[in-house]
Amino acid sequence: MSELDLRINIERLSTRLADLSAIGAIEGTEGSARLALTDEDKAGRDLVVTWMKDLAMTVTVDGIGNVVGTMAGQSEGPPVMCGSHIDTVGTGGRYDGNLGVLAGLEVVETLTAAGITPYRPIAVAFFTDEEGARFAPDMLGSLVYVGGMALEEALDIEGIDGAIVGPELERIGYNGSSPLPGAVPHSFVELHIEQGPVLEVEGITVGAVESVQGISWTEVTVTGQSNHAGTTPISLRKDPGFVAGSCVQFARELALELGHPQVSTVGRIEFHPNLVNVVPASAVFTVDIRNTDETVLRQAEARFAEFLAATAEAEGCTVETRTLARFEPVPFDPAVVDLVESTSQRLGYSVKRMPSGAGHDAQMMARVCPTAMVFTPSVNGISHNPAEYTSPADLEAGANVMLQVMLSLASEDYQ
Ligand code: HGY
Ligand code: MN
Ligand code: MN
Repeated sequence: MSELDLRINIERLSTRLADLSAIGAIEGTEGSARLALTDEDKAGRDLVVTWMKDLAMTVTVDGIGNVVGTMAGQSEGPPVMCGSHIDTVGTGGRYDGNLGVLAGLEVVETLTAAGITPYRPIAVAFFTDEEGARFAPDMLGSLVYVGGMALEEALDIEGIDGAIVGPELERIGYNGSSPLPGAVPHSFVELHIEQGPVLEVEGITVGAVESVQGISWTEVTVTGQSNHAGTTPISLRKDPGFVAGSCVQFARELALELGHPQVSTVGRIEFHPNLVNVVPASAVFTVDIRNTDETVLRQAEARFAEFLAATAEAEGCTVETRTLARFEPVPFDPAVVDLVESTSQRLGYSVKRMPSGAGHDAQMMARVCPTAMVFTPSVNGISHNPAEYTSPADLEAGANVMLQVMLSLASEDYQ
């Protein structure tokens, strides 16, 4: 069979997806909770490493816990790398991140079963803490892999639960020793679910992702004065809860005013002492602001900061802010995006060029090598939710496009 006719085995891929999502399974759903560097993350890592070894891949672990499995090529040069993440948010779905890693293993198994050794080696990576939900920023592992953050700084990061990255990596046995920044691949391809509604609404099978939008995460701490909920007149209050609530409302109004694709989310909010009859002493909340246009993103950040300062001052509260993540929009490599599009068309799949609303490890790999992404549709656009779903036919299409794109990149003719 010619390499051009090779296709993946969707039953094998679906079985691995099910086996991995059984780790940290969320009762009664297809989803999982495997927050970065937890015992569940360790168990997921151990399973994928076992699969890599079963496929006779050489496995390396670096100082931030990124794992790379490599299938030897005919040449010794830099590999064509694919991959994503296997850590999840607390209400994770079966496909977010996992698909890109397990489709990579499926590519290796398909090539091995066909007795094909590509000219270039094939590497499959899973990066540490892509979600950033426990330890900010997101894409932490791939950011360190490409030299965007020093390992020492990353190892000192404190999570939302007070745990520290370095000791947690050691505790789960993934404080590896392979060099950082990581070896630069020939190219990088990430298969990922869209996590939005576009492909499904337009009835399109594959997304040829051209860019990732800019991301701005800020943690805000508002401090006021705890007081009695019954006896304290409104005019005498210094209520950080009121300031936080006003900011939640403003974040939505700002996004609506700036218009699509501007989005804003207050995802985490904590009052102290968080009791029914106490005007809070303090409120801590996060705001996630994103846009494909860096100029508009900066305007949104400035508008939000202005509103926060004015509202806190009027309420007699003080404010501290901490940047958790800040990444500008990232364009992918036009030649690799073209290859994703032309490969999809050659395989007979409908395909659409589009930006990514979510952050991905590919946006970090794009700093060091030609990179692009392949999207598959998300049913009802749902993600970061155990109800996340992509049909086997769409999974198969995306994985076949990734297989064929990687074969093109791995051939001696591709420069
Ligand atoms: O937040 C994101 O976009 C990604 O899921 N880490
Ligand atoms: Mn993801
Ligand atoms: Mn995610």
